[in-house]
Amino acid sequence: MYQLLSFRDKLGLSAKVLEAANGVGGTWYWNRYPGARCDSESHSYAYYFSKALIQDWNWSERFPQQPEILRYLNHVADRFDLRRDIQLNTRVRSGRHDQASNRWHVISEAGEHFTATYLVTAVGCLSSANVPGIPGLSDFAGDWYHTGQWPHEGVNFSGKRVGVVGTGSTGIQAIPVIAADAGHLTVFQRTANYSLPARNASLTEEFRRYAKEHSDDIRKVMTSNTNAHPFYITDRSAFDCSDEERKAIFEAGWKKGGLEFRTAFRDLLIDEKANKTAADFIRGKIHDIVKDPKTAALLADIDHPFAAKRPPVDSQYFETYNRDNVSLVNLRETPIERITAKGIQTAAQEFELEIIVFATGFDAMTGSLLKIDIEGRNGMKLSDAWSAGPRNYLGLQVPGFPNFFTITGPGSPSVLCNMPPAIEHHVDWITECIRHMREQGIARIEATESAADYWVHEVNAAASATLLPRATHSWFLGANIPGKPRVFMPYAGGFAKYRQICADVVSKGYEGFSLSRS
Ligand code: N01
Repeated sequence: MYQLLSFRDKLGLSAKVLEAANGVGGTWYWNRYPGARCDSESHSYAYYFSKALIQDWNWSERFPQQPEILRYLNHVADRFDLRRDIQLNTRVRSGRHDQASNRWHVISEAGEHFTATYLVTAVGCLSSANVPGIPGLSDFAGDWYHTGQWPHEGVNFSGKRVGVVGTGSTGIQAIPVIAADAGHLTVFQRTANYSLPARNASLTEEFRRYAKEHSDDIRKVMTSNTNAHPFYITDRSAFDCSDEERKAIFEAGWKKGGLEFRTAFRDLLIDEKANKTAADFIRGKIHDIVKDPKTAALLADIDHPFAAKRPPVDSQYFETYNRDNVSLVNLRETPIERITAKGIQTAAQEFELEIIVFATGFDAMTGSLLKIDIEGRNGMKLSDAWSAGPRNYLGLQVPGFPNFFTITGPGSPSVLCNMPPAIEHHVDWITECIRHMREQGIARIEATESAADYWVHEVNAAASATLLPRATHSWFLGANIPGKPRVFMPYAGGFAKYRQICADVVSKGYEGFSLSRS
């Protein structure tokens, strides 16, 4: 939506958004599962490009629920009169660059044909639902749902025997809410996960006023730190203080709630021993909260460093296992063998279920892009160019695909950040790039092969300097999708550094891009 507005209002271009859904909102349109809410602070999880917009929207909670965020995005669409250029219910099948005319030809699933000088994808990083290929799903006599394709009318869990597969951010948000309604909830856990308490609360009028009055300062913090959240990571090491002091710092973060817990020490994501101090603290909390020692041990048996996967932020997740109607199954010990007419058959037993919820994540970062048949110069397909994993420059452009831009694509820091600042940065960069092209009479821009080689190296080097690749089953690595190349996809060098690199590229005359007038 911001890219549309920028093309239209800043550059005076005619622009059209093609959207598969029957409404705006993207991830917040699709992910309507119970408990879906933001894990970033609401005053930062918003557009900052318009002061008037900041002033006229009031968030109700620190971590608002999905319906409120969807209302906000609809408000943005109306406020900036975006709907007249958004074509809903239009899934794109293919995009092909025609060299002779230097235009993109885009075809929808319905066969509609569009042409454009520039093609920008804003298909989201976590938008291609991963329904695992467990044998027997079609035999299941009950109802099943994937959290990322949730029915608009909701699901009635009342008194039902429900199974949830998956304990990532989504499962951890959904489980407490489903448990409150279900007759019995069985959670199928393959990988135990850290989770931080949200400590969600209503926002006071005073805080709302503060956030509006200080929006420039808040934006400055978000754009000048590593993760685009409205807080800095402190400069101290976990070993700059005594054990008691460290524990008190973690305790304060736990009490405050939210992702700010990660800011306690600068070395949590780069030093194994420092990381272990946080990991042990959270494991201790799990044992304190969960009354049944066997269940607590299973939940705390976490095999990767803290924050090597994006840490979930929860409301009463671990507490939910103290309910009589909730049980936990260890899939590491007894894997799922198949789905039967009655429920889920593991290596140990058959669990009878009326509803199965797959909170099993997404074919992340490349899934939705590669579902579109994208063809660049000389018939080159994006799926072939990326057969060994995504290869691009700055996460923005792919060699061989002229005038094609990817917002928050692989190779950008987006998913390691608070998303809205990352999105705004990409849109601003693309908009200014196209402004430059039009002012200078440049017809085509394309990342060079050597620039893509350099960037793939940078992305790998940045990840290797952290503990992030140590979560070997993470979607950051594509490891959650069978057969997907194992490549660390986001840029882990930090948002501020990334912004600087992108700005330097521009100041050096779009270094690494080939610009041509013909
Ligand atoms: O998906 P995930 P998600 N059998 O891939 C399990 C963002 N987000 O939807 O780890 C059994 O993280 C899988 O197990 P394992 C956020 O960035 C944000 O939860 O592969 N289990 C794992 O437990 C997040 O990181 C918010 O062993 C199977 C789970 O399913 C990202 O979205 C809210 C399985 C998938 O976890 C993705 O989160 C929600 C199988 N065959 C999400 N296949 C906000 O708050 C998979 N699993 C903004």
